[in-house]
Amino acid sequence: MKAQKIALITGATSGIGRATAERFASEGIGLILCGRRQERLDELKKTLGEQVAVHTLNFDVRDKEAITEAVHSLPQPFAEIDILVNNAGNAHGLDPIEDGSLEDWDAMLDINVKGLLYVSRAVLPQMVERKEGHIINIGSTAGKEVYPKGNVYCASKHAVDAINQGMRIDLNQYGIRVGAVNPGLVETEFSEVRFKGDTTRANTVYTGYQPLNPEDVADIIHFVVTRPYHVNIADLVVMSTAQASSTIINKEK
Ligand code: NDP
Ligand code: 8X3
Repeated sequence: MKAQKIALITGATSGIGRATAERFASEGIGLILCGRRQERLDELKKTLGEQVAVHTLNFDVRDKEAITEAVHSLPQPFAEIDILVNNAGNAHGLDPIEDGSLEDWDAMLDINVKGLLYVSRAVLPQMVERKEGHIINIGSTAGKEVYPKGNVYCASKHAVDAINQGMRIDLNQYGIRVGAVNPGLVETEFSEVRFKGDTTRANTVYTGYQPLNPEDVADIIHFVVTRPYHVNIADLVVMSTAQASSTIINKEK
């Protein structure tokens, strides 16, 4: 028997993924941390490795061969993954559909949708074999509604919503828990990525009100994974108190 549960978190180098890694480590959950920025992975391994077993994997979620190879070559005690947090993703651009960048569209659909599928496909066989496991898909309020210029990002998160439901149906027979956590606005590097490094524009997204912080979402993810096994939080939406919908935010005047 393994001494501790093992969680694989994609997009662990920043924001929600990193906060979840930190929270899981503090609760004794062993970690497989994934991302592309090696120096951040190294730093996390060093700091969180003082609390729990940590293994890092550097791959782009668009690279299905790299994912398969990395997941299939995990050493003990990481080879049996109890919890998969499908978190890696971003928005790229905020443009009306007629002006949208094809590269941005490819990035969002390839990373947020296909990347989530590739990682899940690599991890699932051992969960199916053991008839045990828990998958948390990080969706968004953008997967529940559509906002101006959100077009393709919203489409990618609506796809995550559908995949979450489809996974839960297909994996039901194996006793694998599947659920989504769908946050509203969370202050992370998300808007910096969306606006391609324009930090001034990115900061305006989070000013004039108190947005969620990544630790708020990590706290919820930890709650989700610590319910008794017969309890599956299937679909959860969380917004800051100041946010009522994608476009209604109670900002200071
Ligand atoms: P961050 O930009 O802070 O983090 C994104 C993470 O995804 C990074 O760790 C990044 O790692 C990883 N990532 C991005 N692209 C790739 C790729 N091609 N291959 C592998 N890893 C990748 O954003 P958030 O923490 O906010 O976003 C995390 C998730 O939460 C996303 O799915 C996002 O859509 C969702 N979300 C965010 C909200 C928000 O308001 N911030 C609200 C609702 C949902 P690296 O660059 O090292 O590869
Ligand atoms: C991130 C939240 O509103 O920027 O998914 O799309 S939003």
